[in-house]
Amino acid sequence: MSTVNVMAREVAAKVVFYGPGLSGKTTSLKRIYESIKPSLRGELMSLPTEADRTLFFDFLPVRVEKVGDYALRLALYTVPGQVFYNATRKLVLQGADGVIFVADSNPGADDSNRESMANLEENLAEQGIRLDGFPLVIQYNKRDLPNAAPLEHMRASVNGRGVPEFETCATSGEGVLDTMKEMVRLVIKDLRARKVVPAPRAKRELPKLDQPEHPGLEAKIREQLNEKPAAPSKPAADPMGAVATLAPAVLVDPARAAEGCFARGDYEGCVRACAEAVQRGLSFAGGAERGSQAFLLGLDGRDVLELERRAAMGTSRIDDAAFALYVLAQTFVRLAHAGLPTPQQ
Ligand SMILES: Nc1nc2c(ncn2[C@@H]2O[C@H](COP(=O)(O)OP(=O)(O)OP(=O)(O)O)[C@@H](O)[C@H]2O)c(=O)[nH]1
Ligand SMILES: [Mg+2]
Repeated sequence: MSTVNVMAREVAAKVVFYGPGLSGKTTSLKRIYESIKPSLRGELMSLPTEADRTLFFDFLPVRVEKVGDYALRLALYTVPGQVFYNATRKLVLQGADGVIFVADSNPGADDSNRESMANLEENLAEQGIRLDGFPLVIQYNKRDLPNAAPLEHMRASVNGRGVPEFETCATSGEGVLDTMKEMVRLVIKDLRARKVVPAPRAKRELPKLDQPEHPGLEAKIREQLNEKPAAPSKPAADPMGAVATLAPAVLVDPARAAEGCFARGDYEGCVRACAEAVQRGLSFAGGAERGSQAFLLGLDGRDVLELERRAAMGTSRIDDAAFALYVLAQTFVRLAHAGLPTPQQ
């Protein structure tokens, strides 16, 4: 699931490499890792078995420098292709913004290619996502095999929808980055269509945050930047409400309190209130420690830790408070996605 940090003008999206066992998903991710500047990527995290089969998933965070006004952060995952790992595939697929389907050109893999595509469709449907219109790109991998299945045959097997397709050889890297670029293009297009990423802003204009439901926010940001408010800001009679509207019922009040602090300019109080509300939110993901709670919810654990650090330090900066509200909003979105808290909680 994509997340947007308006203050940092950054959007994070999740892309999943899907496909049958041994089709070349992990190898493709390794090639991407090798071809990206170290400053723009994190470490490749891989959990293989002794036989090099993906056990849980591989993960690679990547920063795509600029997409219009926004920096795009991508989290790239591979699923384990082996049929019996479907529970893991479902978990990894949760909240995906796009899928690269890696089909195997080995003629013997025909059935498993089809089954894996059907499995993708089924697992997405469980999340309420229809594959039609979803950002999907196909890699016909292992095109270097002397007996590779004819392209037409591959297309008939897995690309009935006519989505963008690329012939690749993951071992040499051929075509892998082209596939990735097309995926990024589709994800951005989709994020724009869903209005997750606003259209590029006009020159020097600040994000339009001063909607009726958050009176005063834009004015406050302008103030902090020593710019004149666009219009005299109304006294904030009510908390802004934008984050509170995302909150599960039990956390509406803490969210309103955090937003109220922000509206009053009590940034330190806002950061503290957000950190407490995030902790309460995370506790719905089970009794484990915070890192694994964040992981289970699909939250960026680094953001949670950073919030706690800023709360512990005490801060009076507006951008710390905005960051805190951002992390709180993310927590609410992830909780809603996971169906937490359940009505009994
Ligand atoms: N000839 C050839 N072999 C490839 C290619 N891509 C991957 N392989 C080989 O296929 C085998 C499986 O590759 P992986 O990348 O581990 O496959 P995977 O899709 O991650 O497999 P699972 O994790 O089990 O789902 C390895 O031996 C790779 O070297 C390719 O383009 N051509
Ligand atoms: Mg693998």
